[in-house]
Amino acid sequence: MEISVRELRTILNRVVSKHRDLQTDGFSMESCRGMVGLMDVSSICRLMLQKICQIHSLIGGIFREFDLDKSGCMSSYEMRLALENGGFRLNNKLYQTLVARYADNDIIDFDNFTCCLVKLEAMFKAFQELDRDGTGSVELNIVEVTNIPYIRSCFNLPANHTIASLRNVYS
Ligand SMILES: [Ca+2]
Ligand SMILES: [Ca+2]
Repeated sequence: MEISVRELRTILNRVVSKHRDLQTDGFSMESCRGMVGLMDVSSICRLMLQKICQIHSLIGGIFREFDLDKSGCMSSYEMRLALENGGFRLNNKLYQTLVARYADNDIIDFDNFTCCLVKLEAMFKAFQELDRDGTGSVELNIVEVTNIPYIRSCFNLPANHTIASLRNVYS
């Protein structure tokens, strides 16, 4: 049994509503769609739930640790510290892009932080798998690019879709 985007949203919002110290306006369908795309949706539902709970408590721990002023949300400075501590070494431009994408009124709330972290984690994992010799750079052709789960999920490409369907997205 697979977990649907709506079910994931219900579960996450239910879990997060029990943690009143974490500021959030709730997980949206769009952000949950992105996360389902990055997780192994072929897993049975129970395993998915365990995984979601593990990820949630892990991210909740990071969030609380780096919410230095205990405001219940992240400033761009706090988010940068949290990401650096998590091993995500990004340049200034990329940090600014992430803040612009995930901050509302200069703060990053818990659901936005979770989406950002899940996507970064998937992106780094995909890159590390491709960078087998550990040089920090990879060379890919377009077919290889579209086979990266992260890229597939960005375009909501189902498993059986091919390069041709990505071309349709662009055209
Ligand atoms: Ca939010
Ligand atoms: Ca804070």
